[in-house]
Amino acid sequence: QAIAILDSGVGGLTVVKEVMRQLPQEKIIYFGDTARTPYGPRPAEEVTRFTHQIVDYLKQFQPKMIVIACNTATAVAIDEIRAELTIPVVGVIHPGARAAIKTSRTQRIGVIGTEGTIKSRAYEVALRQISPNIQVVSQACPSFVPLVEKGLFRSEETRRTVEETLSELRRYPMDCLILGCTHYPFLSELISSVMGPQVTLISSAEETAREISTILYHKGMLATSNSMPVHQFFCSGEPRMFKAIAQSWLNEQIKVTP
Ligand code: DGN
Repeated sequence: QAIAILDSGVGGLTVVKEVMRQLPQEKIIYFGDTARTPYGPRPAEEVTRFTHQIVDYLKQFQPKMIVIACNTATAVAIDEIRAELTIPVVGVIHPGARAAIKTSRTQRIGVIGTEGTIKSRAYEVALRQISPNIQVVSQACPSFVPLVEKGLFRSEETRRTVEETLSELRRYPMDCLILGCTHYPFLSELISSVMGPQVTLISSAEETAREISTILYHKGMLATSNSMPVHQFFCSGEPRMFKAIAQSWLNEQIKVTP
């Protein structure tokens, strides 16, 4: 049985990479909704409806777990999806919040994400649940996801956009910045150079993979086979760009079913 991982596009591949590294024996079925990306500017009801549709599609593979590797969808839809399914459902917000609290020494944390995620205040809630006195400053970065979906990780346009978008936020004294969108690790070099060396970037991918592993272990559901799994990738839009980004990010050849 596979772990099903979904996102609005290529962002969830940052989680896929970590799962492959930490749990190499697990089979992954990935769905990227590239035809309808970005989710960030869409109303919560619409993102929730899309998430339900993808989960319904993924059910045919009878996965042992669903991972909502999209902050926007986690923020608005995870409770409903959890209530509907009997298998474990993992999101990316709590793992990201936990990782930031573990790393921060000053308890001043920044969060960047899509408009949907920032508007939901899901990170503030998650961070304050763990550490009530934490200081949080957040900002939506709506222009980042479309650049990532186009594969423009280091272009001049992207560098300028990242610099302009973060020009206010970088003045705030923080020691950690949560990349509250699974697309942003693709831009981490640029984001880090704008924020400066004193700010540690937190991607929820690593901590999410750890949570997946803990849940599977406790439920006795870890894969036992020694043979290398064959992963499956689906995307709702034109697969060429998705495939190119996925192969270079994951460092392996993959097959993508449109
Ligand atoms: N990768 C998603 C997230 O983490 O929020 C959504 C990106 C988007 O579609 N705007």
